[in-house]
Amino acid sequence: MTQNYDAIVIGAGVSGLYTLYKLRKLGLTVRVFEAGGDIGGTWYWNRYPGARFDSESYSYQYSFSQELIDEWNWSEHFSAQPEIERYLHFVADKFDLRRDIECNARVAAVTYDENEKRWEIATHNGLRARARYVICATGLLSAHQYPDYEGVADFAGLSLHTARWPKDPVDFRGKRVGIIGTGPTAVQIIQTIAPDCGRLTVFQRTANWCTPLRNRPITAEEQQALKEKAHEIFAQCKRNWAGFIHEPDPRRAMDVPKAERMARYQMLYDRGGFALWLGNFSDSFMSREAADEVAEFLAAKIRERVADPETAEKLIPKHPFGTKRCPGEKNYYETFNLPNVRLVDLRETPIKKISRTGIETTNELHELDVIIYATGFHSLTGELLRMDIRGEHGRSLQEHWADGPRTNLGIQFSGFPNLWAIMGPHNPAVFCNIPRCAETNVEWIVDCIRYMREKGFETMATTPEAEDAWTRRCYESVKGLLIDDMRDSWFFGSTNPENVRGRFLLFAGGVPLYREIFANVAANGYEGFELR
Ligand code: NA7
Repeated sequence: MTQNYDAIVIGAGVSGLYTLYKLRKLGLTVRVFEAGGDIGGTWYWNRYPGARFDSESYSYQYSFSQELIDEWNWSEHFSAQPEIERYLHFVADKFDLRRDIECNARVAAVTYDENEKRWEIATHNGLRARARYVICATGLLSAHQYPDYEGVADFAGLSLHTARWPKDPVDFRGKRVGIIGTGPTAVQIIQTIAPDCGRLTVFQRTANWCTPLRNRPITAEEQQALKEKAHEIFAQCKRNWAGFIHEPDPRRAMDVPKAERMARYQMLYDRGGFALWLGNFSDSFMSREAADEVAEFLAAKIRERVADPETAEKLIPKHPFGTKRCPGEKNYYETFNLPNVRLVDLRETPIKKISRTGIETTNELHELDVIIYATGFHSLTGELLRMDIRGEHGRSLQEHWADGPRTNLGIQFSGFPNLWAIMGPHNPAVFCNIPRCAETNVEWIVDCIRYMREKGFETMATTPEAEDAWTRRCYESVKGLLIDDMRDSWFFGSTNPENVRGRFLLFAGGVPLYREIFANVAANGYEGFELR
């Protein structure tokens, strides 16, 4: 039987939960469909050992409820996945959200009925529902991907993807473990499991510029102070280009005397989190000279920390500092000093195939009991394109995006009225500390719906012209940034299908500008959107 609602939300992660909360407040009937066996999204699926925030816990939490801020105590500056999952459960229970959430319900199709101006969704497990509004809160890094090596399915041992980690602990003791990938996920798991493994072989294609996380428990005094200044922290995040607490020095790096620059790098290195990446000088993302100096600073640290000089050189990235997300590490580099850990450089000896017994590189068969794939995601477009979304005239999102994604504000796609996306391509909420911008985004969408209902509009859809303009603006937003020279990252969909790859999938104009743009669009009667 098809159930009718005012709104359907796809995904019960950080954004989906807040969307449900807000839409309910508006008096709408809402149903959330969630693929996972429980709520949590990213924090449900990514339960691998060592998974934790790279945002400071108190900058990641929801800001919408003072009670919530007062009642929840984070135990660490960068809390780990079990605590984050507990937090999201606490939120769901506190606001009685679960009664409107259907778990184990992966949405397969989302189809627009032009006559009725209603969307109908169908899940893989046979549920059907209709609603006037659909909000896709499907996450930016949800569609996990395996490498396309021959033989991935043939391996006779245990194969694990970090984004589909089992709930029961995996025992690595005495096992020969291989891990493919050295992104932020891999760094977290490598440094955590290495001491337990019989042998750990790390298959690295690209080294990353890792910076120390400096995680530590939150003391009782800190706890109180953090609660008192919670809103100050949120405001600080909204002021900063990247949405984190780290505030850059307003000067250009090379205008500052060298000794002072070096002292600042050290101070930020010691502070931890994304401090060195996001809290450096104002031109850190533009000046190659400045980036190279930070790279040199970090390379020296790697050489100091890794005993074997050859391994150290392999762990030193070749790309400019800051052009990819910097994994937060603790003892990552020292891990390679352990006698049971080995680094295999895939640039020197690429993987030929996965065999029944292990990983075969061009010069060696690495026999393994466990292969861990920390190989990332089809970023941003992945989860949306995995559903069969069909708008006006039966046109699919796949067709609409055949030449790469096109969106207005990353929120809507032309020909798909009353369908909004929170974490899709071009959405400025993505190049940000996720909850900070997701909240703004959700509030903006819910305000649209409120506006439509107050003014008697049935549908809202972006115009193709506004869509083209925003898509161009996203491409423009990266010009002049060093990121533009490093296309081998999920920012450019490096592991996505061909038609998405190589295009900038984000808006890099910064959080203050994003907030201003969205506010102006709304203030001008949703300029660029057609209301009928
Ligand atoms: P990432 O950052 O996309 O990293 C994926 C890693 O997997 C990266 O080291 C890739 O190397 C590697 N990879 C991908 N495909 C292959 C193949 N075919 N062979 C060898 N190595 C491969 O994903 P994460 O999960 O680590 O992090 C995603 C985000 O989650 C991160 O930004 C944080 O915000 C949290 P490559 O660099 O492509 O050479």
